[in-house]
Amino acid sequence: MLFFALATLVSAVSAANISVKVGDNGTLAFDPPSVTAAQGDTIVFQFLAKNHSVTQSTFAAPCAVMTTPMAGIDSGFQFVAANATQIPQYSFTVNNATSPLWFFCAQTNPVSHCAKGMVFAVNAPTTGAKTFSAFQAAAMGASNASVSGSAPAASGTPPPSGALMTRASVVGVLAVAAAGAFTLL
Ligand SMILES: *[C@@H]1O[C@H](CO)[C@@H](O)[C@H](O)[C@H]1NC(C)=O
Ligand SMILES: *[C@@H]1O[C@H](CO)[C@@H](O)[C@H](O)[C@H]1NC(C)=O
Ligand SMILES: *[C@@H]1O[C@H](CO)[C@@H](O)[C@H](O)[C@H]1NC(C)=O
Ligand SMILES: *[C@@H]1O[C@H](CO)[C@@H](O)[C@H](O)[C@H]1NC(C)=O
Ligand SMILES: *[C@@H]1O[C@H](CO)[C@@H](O)[C@H](O)[C@H]1NC(C)=O
Ligand SMILES: *[C@@H]1O[C@H](CO)[C@@H](O)[C@H](O)[C@H]1NC(C)=O
Ligand SMILES: [Cu+2]
Repeated sequence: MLFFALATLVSAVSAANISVKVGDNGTLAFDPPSVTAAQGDTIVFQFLAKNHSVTQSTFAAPCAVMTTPMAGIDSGFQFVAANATQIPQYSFTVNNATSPLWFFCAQTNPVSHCAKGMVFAVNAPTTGAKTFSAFQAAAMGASNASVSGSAPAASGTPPPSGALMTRASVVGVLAVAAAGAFTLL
């Protein structure tokens, strides 16, 4: 118990802000597309152009909004005018560093940004079936042959309840912080 209390304290003291650029230089991409975060770290998204979102999905369905057991994290669409002098920012805090979080851009007009590979992950495993690369390949239609092979099918098994609990608690934190989550730089 003491160990966990101390670990929590240390993690809180060293909590970092991790910056992610969205749509930099007009790209359909998160930069970086995959990050490693410790418990308590805050991921800060800077929307630099166009009209993107950072929307939570699942590994099994990369381009679909997470709805169960409850709504996932979602910035909503963040429009940036070509002549904008300020950019929108959105953030959430990671509550459980051992549970990967999967995201996509929900923009589909005029094309699906997700199908173009505009996906993002927090703490994706670096080995095994559920890597960021496998997630991105699935988003881009890995079932269309070339990338498939060992890549997991689009209809995977549901995540363990622990992961679902984790997502729920992350959402809880987001809800608490929601009022202040959107700021202009
Ligand atoms: C993270 O950003 C918040 C809000 O801008 C700031 O108060 C805090 O000091 C930053 N933390 C670090 C470790 O830079
Ligand atoms: C955007 O352009 C700048 C300057 O050329 C470059 O440093 C940066 O890496 C680019 N970002 C992306 C996401 O391509
Ligand atoms: C941003 O994209 C969404 C989804 O396509 C659309 O509903 C919304 O009108 C767009 N916002 C602007 C200002 O174009
Ligand atoms: C940006 O362009 C739009 C459309 O031309 C104009 O209405 C708006 O005032 C401009 N905004 C700035 C900050 O220049
Ligand atoms: C996958 O293949 C189908 C049929 O050829 C095609 O319609 C679809 O656009 C492809 N999906 C992607 C993401 O390339
Ligand atoms: C964190 O996530 C892991 C993996 O999903 C889970 O086993 C663990 O119970 C979670 N821990 C907490 C405190 O929710
Ligand atoms: Cu996008």
